[in-house]
Amino acid sequence: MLGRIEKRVISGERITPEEALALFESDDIFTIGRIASYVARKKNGDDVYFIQNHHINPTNICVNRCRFCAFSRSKGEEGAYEISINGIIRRLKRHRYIREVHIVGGLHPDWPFEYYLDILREVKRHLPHVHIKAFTAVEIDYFTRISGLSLRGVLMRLKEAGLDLIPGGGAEIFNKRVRKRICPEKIDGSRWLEVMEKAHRVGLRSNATMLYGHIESYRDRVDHLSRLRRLQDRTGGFQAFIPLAFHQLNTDMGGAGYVSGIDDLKTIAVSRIFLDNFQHIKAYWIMLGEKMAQLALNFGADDIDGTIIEERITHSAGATSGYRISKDELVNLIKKAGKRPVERDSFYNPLN
Ligand code: V47
Ligand code: SF4
Repeated sequence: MLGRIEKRVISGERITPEEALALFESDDIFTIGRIASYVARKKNGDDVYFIQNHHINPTNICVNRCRFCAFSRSKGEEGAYEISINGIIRRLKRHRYIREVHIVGGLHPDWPFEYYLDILREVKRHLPHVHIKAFTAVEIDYFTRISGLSLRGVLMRLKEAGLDLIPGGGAEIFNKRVRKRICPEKIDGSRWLEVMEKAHRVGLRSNATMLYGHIESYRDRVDHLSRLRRLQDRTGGFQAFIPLAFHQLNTDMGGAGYVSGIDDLKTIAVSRIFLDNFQHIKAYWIMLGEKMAQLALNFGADDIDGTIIEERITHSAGATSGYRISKDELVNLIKKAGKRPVERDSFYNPLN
C-alpha cells in the first residue's frame, strides 16, 4: 500500500482520505517520512522558514473553559489575569526587532469588541513595522456575538484597525462527537471553517491547526484534514498547517497520556503528504520541543515558527520546551537538520 502511495505522490497525484488513513495506521515511519520529505522538497526545496515573533495572550479569562485547556480561568478565579493595552505595548517595545506579534486569548465576558480593536490600533500606532496575526476563528465568532455585527462586518472592522492575518487556533478536531467531549462550549467545526472562508474572501490570509493525541481516532484526523483541504481548494487562503500535540497537565483530560514522538513525526508527515494545496507545514517547537521540531524538518515540515518570547498556553499544560529561543539558536537548529534557514515575515516573504 505504501509503495503505491509513494508512486502516486511522485507522479504528482493527490492521495485519497483512505490512503491518508493507511499512512496513519502504518508503522513504517521511515517510508512515510521519505514520501513527506519528497513533497516538502518539491514545494520548498531545502528552505526552512522562521520568524522573529512575540506571542501575547492579553487575558486567560474565558467563558468557554474547554476541557483540554489548562490556560483559561473564570473571572475572579485564582490565577486569572488581564494585560492592559499599555502593558502589551510595553512588552512589545522591549523587542522592537520583531516582525510579527501573535495575539490570542480567552473569550472575556466583559470586554467590548471596541477594546480588541483598540489593541490592534495601538499596536499598529506604536510598532507600524510589525505584522499583527491575531484572534482565532473562535474569537472572531465571539466578536460577532458581543458586537451584534455580521461576520463580514467584524472582519472588515478588524482589518481597518490593523489586523494583517489570522492564526490557526481553535480548530481542535472537527468531528462533532469528539468536539462535544473536549470543548462542548466552543463553536463547531462548520462554523470555524465558515469564519475562515469568509476571512479569505475579504482578503485575510490565515493558518489552520489540528489538536491531536487526545481521544480522537486516526479517522477523525483524516476527516479534519479532508475538510481543510476542501476549503483550501475553494479559497487558497491558508498559508500554513500546524499540528498541535495535546499536553495534558492541569487539564480535565489527564488520562490521555503523552503524545509519542513517532505520532508527532507521523502527523507532520501525513499532513505534508495529504495537504497538497498547503504551501507550508509548521513544526511548532513550543509544543513539539526543540529536538522533536528539528527532527520534524526531515519529516515534511518547512517552518519552525519563531522566537515566541512569551508562551502561556502550552506551558500551562506541561510543555517542557523553553519559553523563548534566539534567532541564532533557530538558525543553528535548522542548519543542523541539513536545511537552509530563511528568516521570513508574516507572509513568507524572505528577509535578507
Ligand atoms: O487553539 C490549548 C491549543 C491553540 C492545549 O497560527 C493546546 O501560526 C495542546 O493555535 N495542549 C493555540 N494544545 C495555539 C495556536 C498556534 C500556535 C502557534 C502558531 C499558530 C499559527 C497557532 O493551542 C489553541 C488550542 O488548539 N491548545 N490547550 C493543550 N493543553
Ligand atoms: Fe478559552 Fe481557547 Fe482555552 Fe477554549 S482553548 S478555554 S476557547 S482560551
